[in-house]
Amino acid sequence: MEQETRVPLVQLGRRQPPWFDRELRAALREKEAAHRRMKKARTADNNELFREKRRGFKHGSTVSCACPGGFSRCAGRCLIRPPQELGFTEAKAACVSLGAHLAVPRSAEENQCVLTMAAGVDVWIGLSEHGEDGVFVAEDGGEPMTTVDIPFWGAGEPNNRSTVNCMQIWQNAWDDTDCDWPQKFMCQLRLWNRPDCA
Ligand SMILES: [Ca+2]
Ligand SMILES: [Ca+2]
Repeated sequence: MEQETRVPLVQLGRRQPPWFDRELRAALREKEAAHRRMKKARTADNNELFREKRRGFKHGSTVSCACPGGFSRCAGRCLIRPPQELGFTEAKAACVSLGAHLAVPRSAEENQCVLTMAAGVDVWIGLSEHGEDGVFVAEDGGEPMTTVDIPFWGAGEPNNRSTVNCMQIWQNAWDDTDCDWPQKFMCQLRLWNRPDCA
């Protein structure tokens, strides 16, 4: 049987972020070549095996759970806490430059991942208000979150309401605050979400 090539779920031809380097491209080409070789070797005898392997190629079951470029896997997501301390807008741009976005925890598990990686330090996460108070636009491109739907507020939060518009994690809970405050932030890769990876 052929050696399985462990490469991430990415596609050639699409525009890739900066960490998508030559090595990954080579690994992906090797995966495609392995798929072609496997197709050539298909016979009536190994039909079932062929189908199983094809499922693996298609759905990434042979793919490693590792995240690229210094990101760490948690609850299926790839996260990183860069070393800089920036205002919300600059932090947002810094994540984009990594091919990522400010992290948007959408479950208790994902929130716990951000708390663990923040390690008690205050961080920006990817939620901010634009116009309508109480409606937080999410940097992951998903549905906005509203004040009443958010289960992660700290005691007494949100307390600044109309005067501030950005979300930080402060003392391990969510807090609406002034966007200009320079502090650390959490980035999350848009691609590479792997719910099957811990
Ligand atoms: Ca507000
Ligand atoms: Ca607040």
